[in-house]
Amino acid sequence: MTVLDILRYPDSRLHTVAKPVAVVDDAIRGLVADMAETMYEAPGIGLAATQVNVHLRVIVLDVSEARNDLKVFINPEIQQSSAESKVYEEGCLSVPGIYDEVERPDRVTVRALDLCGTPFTIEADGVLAVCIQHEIDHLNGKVFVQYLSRLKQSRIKSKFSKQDRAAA
Ligand code: GNR
Ligand code: NI
Repeated sequence: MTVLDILRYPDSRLHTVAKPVAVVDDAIRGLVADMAETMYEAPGIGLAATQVNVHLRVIVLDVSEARNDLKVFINPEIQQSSAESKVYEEGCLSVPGIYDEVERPDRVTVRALDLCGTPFTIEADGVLAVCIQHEIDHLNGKVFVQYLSRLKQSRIKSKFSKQDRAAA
């Protein structure tokens, strides 16, 4: 297993739309293992393949306190969203140090493939629902800061561009 590098906003590769996985094979299972190791090491509660510059529809999540409940979603699709929405303070491993409020549907029903390629459906609420929606956004090329005002986005962008110049 390998800890992978995580792309940082405003890297344009974060806006790539990921392609569906055609076959859940050992290469995909290897990617999932590396993504899980990367997520736990970060540490984060979720990671989308987009963030490690692999543009396939693969997500890993673990919202458990004990960090022992890995969830894997391949080709995830939101089938139903609640009309009721909730605001949650979000963060992102691709935008380190930035936290802000995002409003999303409170509950979602998600259909995906597991590591054997078998379809399953789950109903999620709370932080799991937030995280699944945040990760599916990544697969669609969307970063949570895109829900914030244009002023906040431009401040965040210039902060990160300056940091990246200083690191170069
Ligand atoms: O680790 C993460 N924490 C988090 C907190 C609130 C809402 C969403 C998240 S996901 C984030 C990891 C990440 O960037 N996934 O894409
Ligand atoms: Ni993120």
